[in-house]
Amino acid sequence: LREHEESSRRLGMDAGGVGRLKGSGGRVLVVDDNELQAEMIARELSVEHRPSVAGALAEGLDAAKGAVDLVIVNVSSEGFDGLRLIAQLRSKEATRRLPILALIDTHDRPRLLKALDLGAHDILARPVDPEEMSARVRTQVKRKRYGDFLRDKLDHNLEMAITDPLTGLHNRRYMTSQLQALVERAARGGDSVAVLVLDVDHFKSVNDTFGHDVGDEVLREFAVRLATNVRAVDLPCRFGGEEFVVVMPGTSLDDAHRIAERIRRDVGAAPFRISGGEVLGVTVSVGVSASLGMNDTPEALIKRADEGVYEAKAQGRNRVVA
Ligand code: GH3
Ligand code: MG
Ligand code: MG
Ligand code: MG
Repeated sequence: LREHEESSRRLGMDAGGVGRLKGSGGRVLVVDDNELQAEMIARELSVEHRPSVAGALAEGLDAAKGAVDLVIVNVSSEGFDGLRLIAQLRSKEATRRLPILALIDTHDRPRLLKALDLGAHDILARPVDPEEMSARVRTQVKRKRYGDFLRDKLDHNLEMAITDPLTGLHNRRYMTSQLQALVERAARGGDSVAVLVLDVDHFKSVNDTFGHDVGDEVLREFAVRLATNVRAVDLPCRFGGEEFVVVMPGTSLDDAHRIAERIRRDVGAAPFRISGGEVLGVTVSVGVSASLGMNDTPEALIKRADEGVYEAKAQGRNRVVA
């Protein structure tokens, strides 16, 4: 047990913040129709890991799609084609990254080579030596955990790179890149794209009256009302400060105008509730533009919508100008 704890501690450190195996262990799936052998392996593994057993190939393939860190497949069984299972595991998106240990008779060289060729990460010689198994399993589980950790981190970083931290909406950079692609498509004769620019009215006085934190709360609630009033295909984003942009693929100027009006009404309809119990009325001015074909650019689209905002402000705010 002491040795087990020692190795778990090492694992936690090696993995650089992945979390320790200790306590949780690896979720190890044993696919083997030899019941006695599978039981023995599972019993050994249960000291450190969380093993489960599948006695048939189909059952094993199914179980591997769930929460599993490692699959041990008997490829020397007369009862089923473990090599085929390895090929299947490696070819399916849901199981492609799962480490595989091929459980094999050492003298069975052709199948040993075939198993490695098909993508088994390591082999486990029969009859199984518990200490050797423990070491090989630990290495593979550690690798899997670290891979998961890196992938989560990458996903998180990619998400952060396109998200406005205050509101959770898309950020300006992401919106600009998406709009660029949509404008190019529209220029080639594809669907029209529309843009809304929305600027919160008299926002400076919210900050001046209630403080910057309340200002931030208003921006977050505004973002919620914005996001809930656009369609799933639309891209609501925070452009900066108290200015927001919605990019609307496949949308005409008229349709965009209607959606802008819906947003404007929803923002003004119910007062914003702030954490201190305060409520305050918020309104928004909106400019609308739509792509004009050939020589249009994202900058020009946004500029035209922005001119709409300017006009809306000049006319007294809380309105939409296309
Ligand atoms: P108008 O109706 O003409 O748009 O008036 P306004 O007060 O909304 O416009 P102005 O551009 O003068 O003021 C915008 C204010 O938004 C000023 C700035 O301090 C505030 N602001 C910008 N970014 C943030 C932010 O992230 N949080 C908070 N709380 N305030 C912000
Ligand atoms: Mg502004
Ligand atoms: Mg302004
Ligand atoms: Mg403003």
